[in-house]
Amino acid sequence: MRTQVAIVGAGPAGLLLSHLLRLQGIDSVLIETRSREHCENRIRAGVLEQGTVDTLNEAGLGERMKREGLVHHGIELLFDGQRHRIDLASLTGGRAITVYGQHEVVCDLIAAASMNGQKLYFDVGDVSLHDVASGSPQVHFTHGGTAQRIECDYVAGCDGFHGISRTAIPADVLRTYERVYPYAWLGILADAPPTLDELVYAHHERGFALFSMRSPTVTRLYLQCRPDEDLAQWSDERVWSELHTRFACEDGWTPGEGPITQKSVTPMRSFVTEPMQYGRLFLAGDAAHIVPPTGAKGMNLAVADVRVLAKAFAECYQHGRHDLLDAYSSTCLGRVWRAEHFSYFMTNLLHPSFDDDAPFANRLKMSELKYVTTSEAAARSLAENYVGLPFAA
Ligand code: RFL
Ligand code: PHB
Repeated sequence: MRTQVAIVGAGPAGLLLSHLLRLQGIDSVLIETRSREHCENRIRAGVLEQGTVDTLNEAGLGERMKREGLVHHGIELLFDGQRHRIDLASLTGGRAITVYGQHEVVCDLIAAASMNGQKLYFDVGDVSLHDVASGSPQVHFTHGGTAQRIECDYVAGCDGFHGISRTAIPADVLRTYERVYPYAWLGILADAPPTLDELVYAHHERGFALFSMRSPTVTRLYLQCRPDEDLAQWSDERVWSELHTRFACEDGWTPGEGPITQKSVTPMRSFVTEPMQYGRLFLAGDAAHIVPPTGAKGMNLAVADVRVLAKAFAECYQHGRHDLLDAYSSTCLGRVWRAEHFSYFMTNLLHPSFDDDAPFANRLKMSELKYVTTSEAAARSLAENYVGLPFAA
């Protein structure tokens, strides 16, 4: 088959790219290794920046998000048994975040794709990229046991951290920057109404904990754990007991309990690929960069990349201009590195160290926590990064 842009991966990045291209009259074919059900039920991110919400609304994708998304104007930092509110809205000129699950965004995008006749193949296998440095790249794959080939002008590698697109960039061109953290997150979903209507990031001597939510009846919670943590050691009772300990608060607030419907361990990593472009291959989202989830930036960065890429393709096809495509990598990397730094900062601030340097490092963390909750300048810096920097016009 022949298309203008072949898109590898139907996560938020690939699905949104195909939608934005379609709005510009640009044809694309999207291929995905997993099933539709798997993509629609994969529980991941929950926090959308204002710019992400605006992007989805402008693209006509915001109808359900406007109804069901929970708009938050602040977050709380809990340490030494006290909650401290960071008033995101007043510190950032009225910007806010919206809590709306990534899988809901993915469901909305897949619904829009199928309504608009988007060529989208789930359950594909043996995906490989060919001739991406030439004028006529190809994507090979199998579907239902049949070998398929896409001939295209460009390839968008939106296949996440474990995808194959990044490997099509020659080793002598590709540079990677990486940090793996000595801890992970044990995450649960519980059928329990959230007991607070804002997120709580807790620093406790036993480890970090995060209180979040997915809806008025579902609470999302995370606990810092070891990267090799064995889930079998975590009965529901142990999870709740550890959560109550880490969220212990002088005013008596604590998360509400309910049946746990999902439990998983997420490793923590910072990772950046430079450049994000090679020949006619463009990487977007987790295929190009990973942030630890503490800053809630991963999906937002994927959306930001795709905004830049869709606009660059539109300029190319409508006006024959290639400068935006040529600048794609450097345009995106500015925002990527800001988010990398912020995510690293939030991660270090909120996770106590258990290493040799713990006594000294943990005193510094406590000092920084007091600073960001008492200095307006420090709180504003945190708030500005958390809600996300505005997009260039
Ligand atoms: P995805 O979502 O990983 O999608 C990539 C898709 O590509 C498919 N694929 C392939 N398809 C075809 N051929 C191949 N060879 C393929 N190989 C893979 C995969 O099956 C998949 O469907 O990447 P994308 O689109 O770049 O989106 C990135 C986000 O998913 C990710 O950054 C966020 O989930 C990160 N994240 C968070 N981001 C936020 O913005 N806010 C948050 O609050 C937030 N919290 C989180 C998070 C990630 C977490 N985990 C589980 C890592 C919380 C957690 C716990
Ligand atoms: C979530 O709700 O899954 C969530 C919220 C905030 C984060 C990370 C994850 O920083």
